[in-house]
Formats: sequence, C-alpha cells, structure tokens
Amino acid sequence: MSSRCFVALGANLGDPVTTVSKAVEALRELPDTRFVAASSLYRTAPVGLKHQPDFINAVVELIAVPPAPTLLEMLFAIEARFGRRRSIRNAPRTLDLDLLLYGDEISDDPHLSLPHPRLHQRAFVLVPLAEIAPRLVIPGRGPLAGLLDACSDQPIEKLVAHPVG
Ligand code: PH2
Ligand code: MG
Ligand code: MG
Repeated sequence: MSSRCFVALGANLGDPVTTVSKAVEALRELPDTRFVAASSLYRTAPVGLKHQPDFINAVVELIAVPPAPTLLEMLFAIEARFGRRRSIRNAPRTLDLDLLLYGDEISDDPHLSLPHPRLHQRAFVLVPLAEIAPRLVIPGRGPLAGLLDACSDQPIEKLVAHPVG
C-alpha cells in the first residue's frame, strides 16, 4: 500500500532559498518513498504574525509507503537537521515541513490533522500545490481551483530559477 502525499516547505530565517532547495533534496532521499514532483520556489508575505521576514515556500509531491505518523516523524527529523528550534506558534523558522495531505485521509488528531487544517486559506500553500497538481480535490474542501480564488489577495511571487554559472 502507498499513498499520494503533499508536503509544504517554508523558511524565513538564515538563507531560506538555499534551505528550501536543500530540503527538497532531502525529501528526494526519504526511505520507502517515491519523489514525484517539486513546485517552483515562491516568495510570500508572512501570514499570521506580520512583523517577520518574507517566507520562501514550495510544495513537494511524494508517494509514500510509511503510514502518516511515521512520515511526519521523518519530516520532523529533517526540520531538526536544518536547525529548527520550536518556540511560539507562527514564529520565524529555519525550516517548516507540513504534511498537507496523506492520500484521502481525514483526521482531527491534534498531533496530525489531515488535510492540514489551514491549507485551504493560504495562497503560499495553494499556489505551489496548483502548479504541480492543478486538478487536485482536497478531501472535505473540494477542488483546489475554487479554493485559490478565495485567497487571491495574498501576496505571492514565483522565483525565477537562474541557471548556475
Ligand atoms: N507559515 C506559518 C505562518 N505563516 N506565512 C507564510 N507566508 N509562509 C509560511 O510558510 C508560513 C506563514 C506557520 O507555519
Ligand atoms: Mg509545521
Ligand atoms: Mg506550518
């Protein structure tokens, strides 16, 4: 058994472009998991706590064999490798990895809510998600395209990848 999963990446401390790019590479290496696609990187205005640096965000699609709680532990381990220290909610962070969707699982477990409870309100998740999975339907929320319209006022800018050299 395996499930189609989506992981959101976010960073706004240190060198967030490098951090998010390296974290995408770390997700490629996860055991018992097939890497399907990564979105572009996006520069986004902070949602929630306003007075903090802009974020770099992206979304990755995986096919995962490990169950959702195991996959979540793997994501926490990558966050820790990148120096994540947990303080107050929505505080600036070197790397945040959120499990957005695990197949069509719906869960209200406080340690692992699925789909991610705020994903449908956040352009910094929905825009990169739509880049790699435009026809996705969010369990309990409906088609992604309709959700995107509702947050078109949130500033988000796609970063153009520069060839090295
Ligand atoms: N993450 C948050 C809170 N606010 N804002 C943006 N733009 N990007 C994020 O990744 C983000 C946020 C909590 O995880
Ligand atoms: Mg998180
Ligand atoms: Mg988060």
